[in-house]
Amino acid sequence: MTRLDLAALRAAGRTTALDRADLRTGVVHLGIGAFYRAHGAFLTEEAMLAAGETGWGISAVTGRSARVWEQLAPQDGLFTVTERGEGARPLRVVSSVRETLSGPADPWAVAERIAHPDTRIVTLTVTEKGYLAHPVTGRLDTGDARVRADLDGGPPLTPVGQIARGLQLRQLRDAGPVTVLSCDNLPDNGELTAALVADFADALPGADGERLRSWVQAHAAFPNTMVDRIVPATTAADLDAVEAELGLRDEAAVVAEPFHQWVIQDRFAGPRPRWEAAGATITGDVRPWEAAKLRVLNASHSLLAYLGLSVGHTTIAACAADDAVATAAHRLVHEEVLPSLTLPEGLDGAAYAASVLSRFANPALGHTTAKVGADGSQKLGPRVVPTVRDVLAGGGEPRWSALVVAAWMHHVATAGPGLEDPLADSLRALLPAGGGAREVVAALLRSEVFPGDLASHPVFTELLVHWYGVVSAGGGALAAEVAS
Ligand code: CS2
Repeated sequence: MTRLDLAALRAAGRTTALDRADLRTGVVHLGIGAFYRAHGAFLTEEAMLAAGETGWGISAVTGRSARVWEQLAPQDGLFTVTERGEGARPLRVVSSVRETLSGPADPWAVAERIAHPDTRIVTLTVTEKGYLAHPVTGRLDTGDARVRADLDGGPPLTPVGQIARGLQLRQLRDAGPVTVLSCDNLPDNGELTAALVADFADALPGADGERLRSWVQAHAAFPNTMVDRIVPATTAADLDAVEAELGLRDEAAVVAEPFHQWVIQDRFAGPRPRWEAAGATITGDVRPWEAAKLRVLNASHSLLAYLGLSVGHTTIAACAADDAVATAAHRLVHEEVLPSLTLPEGLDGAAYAASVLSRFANPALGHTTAKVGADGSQKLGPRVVPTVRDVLAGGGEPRWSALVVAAWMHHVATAGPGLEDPLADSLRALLPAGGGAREVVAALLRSEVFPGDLASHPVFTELLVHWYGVVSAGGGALAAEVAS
């Protein structure tokens, strides 16, 4: 079967939505995985189409694995988005990615692209673990060998190193202001990125660090953003279905729910795409949006995933259809998250929660518990810890938030060598050889996932021990507990 690319598409009698001859590069994106293809690349195309602009073509940089480059580069950056679920729109060929760069194979080309005067925006979706920040302090992990190699002047391979080296080149060439837009599920993601770049600058030798720091202060902006769209991993069956529909083979195809949301802080160092023309919200303060999304959607997603894994569900939709698991998520959101959250103006908490839980139930997505359950050490801090703290500060017991953490602990203790987590080795090393709930909980509370105040909090610890026992006892015990 013929592979999707510009010539094949033309030969098939189809055109791209954007005229590629007119398209210029204005955005560099770090981490072109499935999420960004279905969210940022898709919405940047929509924005250009709606606003009649052509200057926001994307230079997309792949992360560590060569797979994404092999999917996209031979296709002239073209890929399809298939929406699944109620309100799904027809298959779409997205054409906003003009160039695909391999981060690992071509690191200096990435820095050069960031330093190009046409580049006005650098976006990133590198997942929580890609920032190489300490889960509790949020500081750059300068002890990590990859960070050290970047600091020592090697080819920049970490996202923070790529940004810092790109900005240094920009400064040398006087290439003008630039906005760095983090699109990962982390609170204050823009401020975090700015702080990590500043940490990188501080760790540079001689006057280099000070020069970078002052240039960044004067010429770069790091707005916060909230991003939302459920994008499962593409399966072989998805690729075959796209091929049957398009008549061309698209190795970079992505599948997504129809829903998408993007809230962006209005703090840009220079021009930007008119993302609001594609439905994005540009606002002064993203914080309440970020907090609502992380604490309602991502926290209950994690709860579904870990409880689902403990009773053998492979998809999030199966978890949402399991009464006990879905009730636990409902109680988490209604009894702890919403009462402790300051909602963005105009957002109805109950309606938001209902829409989130019904999105999880979308059976057409096939989003897996394994995927949502991966990298828990990086996810619990942003998603669950703030609610635990707020409930405790209000004199309450964070019962349901503790269930998320206990179910994660159970997953860590039972996943064996298959545990998907950047801290997998150190978490496994903490686990006691034998021992019951109390020993496992005490051991994992010592991991670097938990801030000191929670690691030794008696109420939180007792809740964890209780829930660990319930989760270990299986589905029946959980059903009895959630009903009480
Ligand atoms: C999920 C998110 O994998 C996960 O941890 O909770 O990727 C979730 O699907 C997105 O944040 C939805 O916007």
